[in-house]
Order: sequence, then structure tokens, then C-alpha cells
Amino acid sequence: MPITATTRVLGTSPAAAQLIDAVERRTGIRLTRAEAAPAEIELFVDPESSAAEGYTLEIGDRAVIVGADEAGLFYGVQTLLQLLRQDDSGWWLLGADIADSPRFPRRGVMLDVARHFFGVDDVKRFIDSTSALKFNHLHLHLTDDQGWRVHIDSWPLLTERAAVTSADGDPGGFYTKDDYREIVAHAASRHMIVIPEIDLPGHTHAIGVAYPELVEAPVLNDILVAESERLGQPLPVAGETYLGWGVGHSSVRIHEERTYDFVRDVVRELAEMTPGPYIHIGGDESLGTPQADFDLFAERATAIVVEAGKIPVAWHEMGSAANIAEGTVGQYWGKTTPEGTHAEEAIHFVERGGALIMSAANVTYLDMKYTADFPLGLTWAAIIDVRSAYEWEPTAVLDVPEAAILGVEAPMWSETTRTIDEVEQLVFPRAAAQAEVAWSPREAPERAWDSFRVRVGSLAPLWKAEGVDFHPAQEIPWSAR
Ligand code: TNX
Repeated sequence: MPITATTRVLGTSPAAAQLIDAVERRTGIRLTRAEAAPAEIELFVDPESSAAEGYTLEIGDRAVIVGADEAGLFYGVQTLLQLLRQDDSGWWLLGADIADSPRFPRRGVMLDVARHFFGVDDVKRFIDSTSALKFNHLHLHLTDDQGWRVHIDSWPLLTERAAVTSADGDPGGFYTKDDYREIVAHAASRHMIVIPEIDLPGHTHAIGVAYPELVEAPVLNDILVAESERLGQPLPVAGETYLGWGVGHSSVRIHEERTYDFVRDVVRELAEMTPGPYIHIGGDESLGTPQADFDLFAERATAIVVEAGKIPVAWHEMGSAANIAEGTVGQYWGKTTPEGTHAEEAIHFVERGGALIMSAANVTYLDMKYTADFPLGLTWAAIIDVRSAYEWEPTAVLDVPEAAILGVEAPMWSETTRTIDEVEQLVFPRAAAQAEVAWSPREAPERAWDSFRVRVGSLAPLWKAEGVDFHPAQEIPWSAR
């Protein structure tokens, strides 16, 4: 059906306004609002129409989107926008008869704002571009060795002293509480839940820049020393800002009660401004924390999150702790063929009544290079072309019941990315692969590489119109318009 300035849109949901704005950004055409039926494009919510977050979309002479809820309607609008085409006669919509709803309730992306800081506008742009792929969770990695990025009233030196720089000495920054609330509200308007992460007990060098009494002296490991030398980066020095990328050298003091006062205060203040049910407390790569201390910390920290009324989320290593709080959600970041103790740690979350988010590093990590010569990104987990990002199955990695897998999250670590444009080059198109793994049925025809590569290629004009700086990977037949 044609799209022209006389095309009318009927619907009172926010999704109707979002549709009108997006069509204008893409085509320059401002659609008209209809006051009553019939209209060329109609949007409704009907809870009986499909499963949660689902929608139906029919495009013939008219277009009708029926959402099961507001999120479903929003997703129906995103699909409609993917079906917009332009030819010499003008703009039109491809015909469609779609009934669609997600396979997994959890479809997440993570942005590391600690290694490099990204301001509120950048994060909003990230929310817009990822929610358009039907991601519904945004995990913000708010703290790491290089910086602390969210203001905490009860520990004000964190942002005063430990937010000034980023990795490599690049400029830092932090979110005020109002900034953070603005991000949460923007995410909600795109049906995304924000999961804030405070990484503990390792990845905490920055805390020691603000409050030296909370953190142990750096513990160097051989890989850290060798990598720092190779990259020409400094080694961590207690109490001084850390500008390198090395991991595993920092730990909060496990046997000081003040550490738990700190964790309790931070979790409480974060919980107060986070409407979503989760607080992520990290747990990865605490190589400098003795195992028994690490386990003790994992048990106490997850209990503190529960006391604050939230569900704890932790990287899979925390599954080493026998008595991790019941119901804690584990985030698995091992490989699709698990190594070492990763699988048993992850499975322990399920044994404790929790569930798992799958972030298998060799397929979902958005910060890995596409090809060995790609200028951005790292290679430790794998080199991940679009096809290998797409062809994996989240329920086939660990020996747990399917119901224990909440879904998928694709993390974007920011050691090598200084700007949101650089972030986007790593994220797009591979985030679209993870979006489909998380949303679509597991088998062909919905899940098939030959189909996906053509459909993702057809997003090029949409991404260009939205200013998404995607990587034009050779594997994809990109559409010109
Ligand atoms: C591992 S995966 C990390 C991060 C790094 C990332 C780089 C995980 C939970 N931790 O600290 O930024 O690798 O790819």
C-alpha cells in the first residue's frame, strides 16, 4: 500500500506517535492523525490477540496492527517500519500477514559505560536503535576499574574522584541521579527495563581512588603484566586512576564490615531509582580475591540485593558460592562449549531456584572483531562474523531445563570504542542476529541464515535514515533503498 501525506493513522497509544515520527524521519512524509475509523493505518491493543509482547500485522489495502499490550504494539510498529520501501513512484509498504510473539521473555543488550563513558544522549540513541530490534532489557555496566559512573549520595567521592577519566586517559563522566532517571524513563518509553550493574568484588580499582580503605592493593597476574606491556599500558597503582584495560587485579576488602555498609548503601540508592526488578552485582574475573573470600562475598552481596527488594543478577562465577541468595539470576559468559568450571557455576544458579541469561562470549560478545583486521574490538573470545553470531542455540550450551533459560543478552564492552558511532559499528548488524535468536522460533523457516541475511540487509536504508552507524559486513546483501 502507498504511504503519502494523506495516509491517516488511527490509534491513541504512544506507539502511534512513535510511528508517525519514525515515518517522517525516514521519508520526510508527516502522516495525518485520524479521529475515527476507518483509517489507512490502525493501531489497537487487544490482550486476547496474542501472547505477551506479541502482535499481529496485516498489510493489504490498509495496515492494521493489534498489540497484545503496549509493548506488542510498539514491536508491531517496528516490523511495519522494516517493511517500508521506496521506488521511483514513491513510498509504500510491503504486503504482510504476520502473527508474531517472542520466544524468550529476556532479550537484552549491555553497554559498558565504565571503560568509556557515554552520556545520556548517547545512551538514548542506543536505546532507540536496540529497542527497534525488539530488545527489552538494557544492562548498564556502570562501574569498573577505570571509572564509577553513577552518583551515590552517601558516597559522594565516587563520582567526584573516580569518574574523571576513561580507559587510555580519555575523558570520563558520570550520571547524576536525574540523568539516570532520564535514561530509565526513556528506556521505559521503548519498553526496555534497565538493569544497573555495580561490578563487585573485583573490577573495583576506581572505588579505591575515592575510598582507599575499601579496596585491597592491586594483585598482578602474569597475563595482566604481559598484556599491559604489549599494549604499552600502565600497571594499576593503588589509589591512582587506572587507564589500562587489564582485568583481575582489584578486590574490595572482604573481611571489613565497612565494605558491606558500602554495598548496602549503593544497592539501596540504586534500587530507589530503578523501577525494574533487577540489580546486577557483577562477580566476574575476581582473580585477586581468594576463592573462599569470593564465595563469602557473593553470598552476602546477593543477600543485600534481596533485602533491598530486588532480584540479584550476577556473572556466572558467583555460582561457585554454595549459598548464593535463592532466585539469583546468573549471566553465563563462557563459550558455547563450556570450559573449566563455567558450566557448573552457571548450573548452580538453577539449583538455587534462579535462572540463566545466556551471553556466550564467542557468539554474543559485540566487542569482538568481525574479522582479524577490523579496526575496533578485541579477539580473546573469538572473531565473530555475522553468521557465527547468528548460528547458535542458547538452550544447547548448558545441561539445564529449557525453562531455566530466560533468554539472551549481547554485551558491548567499551575498551576500544571512544564514541557511540564506534559502538554502533560493532553492535550493528550483529545485535540483530542476537535479537532474532532471542525472539524467533528455534527452527527454520523463521531461523535460517539465508533468510536472515537478506532481511537484515533490507534494514540498511532504515539504519541510514536513523543515523545508525552499522558495519556494512561483506556477508550481507545490503539494500540500496
Ligand atoms: C571480559 S566477560 C570481561 C570484561 C571485559 C571483556 C572484554 C566479563 C564478564 N568480563 O571485563 O571488558 O571481557 O571482552
